[in-house]
Amino acid sequence: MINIETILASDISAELKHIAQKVFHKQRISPEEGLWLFHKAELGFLGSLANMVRERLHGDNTYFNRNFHIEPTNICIYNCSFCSYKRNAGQEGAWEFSTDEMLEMVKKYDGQPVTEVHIVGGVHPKRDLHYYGELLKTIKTHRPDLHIKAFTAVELEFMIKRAGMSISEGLKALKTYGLDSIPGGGAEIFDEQIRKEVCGAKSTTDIWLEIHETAHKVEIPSNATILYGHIEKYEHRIDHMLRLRDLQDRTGGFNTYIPLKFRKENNHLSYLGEVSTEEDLRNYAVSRIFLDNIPHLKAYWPMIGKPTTQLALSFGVDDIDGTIDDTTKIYTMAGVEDQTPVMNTASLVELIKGANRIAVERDTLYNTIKAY
Ligand code: V47
Ligand code: SF4
Repeated sequence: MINIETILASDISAELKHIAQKVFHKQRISPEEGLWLFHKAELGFLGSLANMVRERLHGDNTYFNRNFHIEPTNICIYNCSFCSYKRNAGQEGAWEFSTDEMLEMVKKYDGQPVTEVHIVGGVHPKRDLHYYGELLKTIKTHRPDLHIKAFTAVELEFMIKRAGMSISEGLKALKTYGLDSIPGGGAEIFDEQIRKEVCGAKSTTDIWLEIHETAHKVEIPSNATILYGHIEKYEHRIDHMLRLRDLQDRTGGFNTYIPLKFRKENNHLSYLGEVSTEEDLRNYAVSRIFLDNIPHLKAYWPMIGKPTTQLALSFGVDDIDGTIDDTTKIYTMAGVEDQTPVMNTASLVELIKGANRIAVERDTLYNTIKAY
């Protein structure tokens, strides 16, 4: 691991040395310093610094879980310009599963040691909180031990409003139905101007943050994402993380930060292309250093691909998500290389060991199930 002597002896700029000393002494870096790292830090050194933070928190442990997704529908009232997945009702390629069909998807895993189902989809105009609540109850009744991580803040805003409830009432009701935690989606980019340009109609930044803050208050933990590599600038990524860091100081309810790289196929922003792998690694490293109060940093392998996932483990990342079992379409429809996202436990362990780390199977809340 990098130490203070290496920092002081390194042939790096005075600015970088100053920031590195702060990180070494566990002092929080400022937004200006975060921005400086994005713009100017030498990637190798930046990686070592992020790796120091990662190893201080988790050693070599690299977490994964056994999970699968259910995407109830891709019919959505919104039209986010980066989305390759949304369809209108009746349009070719649209789907909406019934509760029975979704229960069958859960039953497929009977007798298998999966620990989490991740449920997210489009914002369907006709499905409300009680419809989704009954779905959670049906799944819990069939398999009480399965952790249900469900619904982005965008889906939650719509269903809670339709039920005529306050955010707190809606979240408590969903918790009673069986909701265990909330995934990080729908955050996109918090800067109001950029958000307006890429997904103007959907939940505002303030609503996204309020839903997660309220969830933490009613003891529903959650994750947070960012969508990067489109029209945003580094300033906007720092602003995004600053808002999360402030919220986390108040509640401590975020488990994991998941940077999501914009993937370009089949959407209205295709003309932008995609950022480089170097940019992905820089983004992971700055995120690890800046977000000193969110314990985990996830490289979501179906989105970033297996080779970059391995590299990311040296740039601050300690979690790679799970087995997935080809149950999500969000990224395959956006053109990722791996069109059938499946990794069994042995492949996940091999991927992690191939990067000289220790593979640890976890549950959603990071309790260790087994170290390999
Ligand atoms: O909010 C949609 C993103 C998110 C594209 O909490 C795109 O553990 C890139 O939030 N290119 C949903 N990204 C997925 C998500 C998630 C994924 C894995 C784990 C967790 C977790 C959460 O997918 C959306 C949006 O930001 N997205 N289209 C695209 N073309
Ligand atoms: Fe709908 Fe989500 Fe796609 Fe936006 S990203 S159009 S909210 S499915």
